[in-house]
Amino acid sequence: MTLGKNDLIRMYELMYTTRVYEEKLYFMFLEGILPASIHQSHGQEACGVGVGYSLRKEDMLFTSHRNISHLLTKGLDLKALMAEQFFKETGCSKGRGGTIHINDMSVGIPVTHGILGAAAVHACGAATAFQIKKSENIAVAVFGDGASNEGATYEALNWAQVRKLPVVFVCENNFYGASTHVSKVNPVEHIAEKAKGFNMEYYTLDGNDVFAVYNATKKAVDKARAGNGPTFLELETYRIAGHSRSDSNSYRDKEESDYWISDERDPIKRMERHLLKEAILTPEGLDKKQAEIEEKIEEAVRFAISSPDPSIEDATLYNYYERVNK
Ligand SMILES: Cc1ncc(C[n+]2csc(CCOP(=O)(O)OP(=O)(O)O)c2C)c(N)n1
Ligand SMILES: [Mg+2]
Repeated sequence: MTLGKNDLIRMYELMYTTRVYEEKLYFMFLEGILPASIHQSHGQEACGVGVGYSLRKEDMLFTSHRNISHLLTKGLDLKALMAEQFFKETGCSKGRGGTIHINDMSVGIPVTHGILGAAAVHACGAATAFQIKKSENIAVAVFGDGASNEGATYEALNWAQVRKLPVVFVCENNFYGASTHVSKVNPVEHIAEKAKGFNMEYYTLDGNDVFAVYNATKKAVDKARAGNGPTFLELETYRIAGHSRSDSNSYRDKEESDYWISDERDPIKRMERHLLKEAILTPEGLDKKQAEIEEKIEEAVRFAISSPDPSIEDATLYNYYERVNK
């Protein structure tokens, strides 16, 4: 699909929504309003939007803790996501999961997971089912550089290539697994090179360029859908905030962070420049769009806070399929 003007505006909206959403969470966390910690993806928004935009609703997306841009782009409802953040009954996982355990099968999100390595094996499971059923759908696993070194991830890569499964592996390399720099735990320059060992097609690309991410993912998705097997994509990006809110962020040098924080590298600023340069939006149009998005986030927060908690009597519901359907 060639991206039209409306697609570019939508991609911008999704990236900007992710940033404002997470900043709002950050302030609510500091105020003690939010009931759990958060994992901001500040600086990585182009990855989730570029990947999510290349998928159909029926395709299945498996991601983990740094997940807001992926989820919103796949079609998850903003209010239901915010309500889940507050463990409310109106949340997409009925308040039983919180932000790390997101579920909405109507938009192809079976589960997100905090266990590193889970995304790749779950995606293989879904892709195996799609292959057996001769379905057109495909599965995508998104995981970090840290998760890429889990044994389960290697097992998934191996199986996917042996069976030529309809799956795409996307490694968001933000250069740190918590406080550990990638160079300390990888014997190769680019993580994607490891896919060579599985005889799998692989690419390393600029994860802060939403068009590069979209184009590469779309190609890999089309290949998987056509029955030509998996691809490994490494998206180079940077986590500007700490790992979670308990992170003092003291392990990085300033020169490195300054480079990535710069307007030149920032994925959202890059997209803004593009929209203005191509006259897709005027400066006033951009301001208006931003204000609309900020108001939508406020509305989602009001919805979440005013929603009911799950009742104590129902606390054990939704753990098992038969209980949901009783
Ligand atoms: C199997 C497993 N081991 C350890 C952890 C603890 N843990 C949570 S996030 C994280 C770092 C993840 O780094 P990465 O995969 O690069 O993702 P990022 O946080 O950078 O997005 C660790 C070690 C975990 N959740 N699961
Ligand atoms: Mg990482």
